[in-house]
Amino acid sequence: DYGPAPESAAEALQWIADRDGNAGHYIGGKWGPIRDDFPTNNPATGDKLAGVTKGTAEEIETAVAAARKAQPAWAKSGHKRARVLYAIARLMQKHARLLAVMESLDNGKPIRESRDIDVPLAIRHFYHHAGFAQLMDSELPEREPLGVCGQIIPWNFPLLMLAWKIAPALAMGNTVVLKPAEYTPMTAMIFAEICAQAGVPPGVVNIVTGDGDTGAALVNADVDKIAFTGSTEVGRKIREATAGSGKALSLELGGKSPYIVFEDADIDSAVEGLVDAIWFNQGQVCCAGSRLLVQEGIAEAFYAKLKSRMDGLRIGDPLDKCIDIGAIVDPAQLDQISKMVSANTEGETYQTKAPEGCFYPPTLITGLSPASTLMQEEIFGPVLAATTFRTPAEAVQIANNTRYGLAASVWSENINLALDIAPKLAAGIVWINGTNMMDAAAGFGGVRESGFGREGGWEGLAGYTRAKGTTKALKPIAP
Ligand code: TXE
Repeated sequence: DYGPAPESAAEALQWIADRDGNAGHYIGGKWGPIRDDFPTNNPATGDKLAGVTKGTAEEIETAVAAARKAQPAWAKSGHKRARVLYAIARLMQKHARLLAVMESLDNGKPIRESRDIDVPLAIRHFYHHAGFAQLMDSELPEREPLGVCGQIIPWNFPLLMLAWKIAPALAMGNTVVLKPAEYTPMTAMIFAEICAQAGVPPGVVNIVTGDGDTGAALVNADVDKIAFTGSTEVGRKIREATAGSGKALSLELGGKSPYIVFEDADIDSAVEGLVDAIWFNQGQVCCAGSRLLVQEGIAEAFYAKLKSRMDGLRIGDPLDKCIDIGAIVDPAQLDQISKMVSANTEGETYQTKAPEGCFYPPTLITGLSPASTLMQEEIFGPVLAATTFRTPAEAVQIANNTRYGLAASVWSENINLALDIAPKLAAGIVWINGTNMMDAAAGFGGVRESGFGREGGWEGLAGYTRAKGTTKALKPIAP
């Protein structure tokens, strides 16, 4: 029993108060402008956490110019970049507690998750990519950085998404302008201070806060790449806006990932896996296992076990260390979840209880037809849509019957069956007898309308470089 207790909020609130209560830009190694254009709230209480600056197109231009100016020097030495990235990782470790509490205050996620998953994994991304930074000079002489990268991230994993974007970009010699999501800019503010302390040269990391308009301005600015994680709709707009511009693009978008349980699966593990797949981070996870496909023969027994496990999930104050499920990020998101569930007329709904406020109870809806809205559309909440199948072929057919293709989980004690199914699934990542298994060394990303490009692993690094072939003739060709 270690880590932040509820009273730790005081430390984070003091951190904000010491900075005049507002979050804003970090451009060219300096703070500002910082204004109170709109609030970011603590969703668990509804209290205002800080005022947020809405970045203008001019402010984006200033940040991009700072990044452009800093880039050639930053690209020169992989050894220097490694030293700086290691320093960032160590300072994040030093401030891990503040980062975790701030993340839970701003996003509403349980402190157990921000403390044990978001923050450690974000740090791991910096350690991992620091190693590659120093290898770039010697091992990758035929690759060069892209230049200035515009990065736009969502609110579900604010610090972790920042790390996924910034660590590889910096390692490969790029400079960045990152726009955090409007609901959750706070850990990016702490990160900017960490950059200053770690010796990141001015202009190498620029943070510009704001909303969708600020994001659109960044997409249209003079950047060499846009890396985006967020909704499929905005992803489509960005694809259109960058078409023909010569800007590189990676999109990590929505999902409706299948969680397939065969009748020979280890049932207890498969039930426990679902807690992680759909109730982790209140289900606000792009690769959430939000579609349960159970083989018919075990369906009733499986649902019974699942319901009793749901009854044991504790929902409430995100800063309470015993809590499994925290607050939904914002009342607008809560409204979207409730509306989608209330509009459904199919199947049987099982729901546990949630406290008053911005909370939504763990929900299971069984007996849905594969074509129903809840089986097709991303809900982005703690709602599991379930159906049954008879044969492996039918499981594959139902699993692939969406416009998405991010992740998939397959549960069976027959490894031959699991390995036969995996390549047939339209998904960027397939987990066997597990879920949400992620690491900085493994590429993550989707197919179909879940986007393209990979983050993490070799492909993630490659996505922040371009190949450069330089060929020198041994002797001049005689005329
Ligand atoms: O996402 P947006 P929102 C899904 C989820 C959620 C819905 C809406 O279903 O309910 O999307 O969430 C910036 N040009 N996901 O509104 O709008 C925006 O400021 C450039 C799934 O938060 O996509 C933010 O920084 N940028 C997803 C970021 O894009 C723009 C995670 C993401 O916001 C922009 C989040 C524009 N025109 C939501 N408009 C996942 N699958 O991981 C907005 N932004």
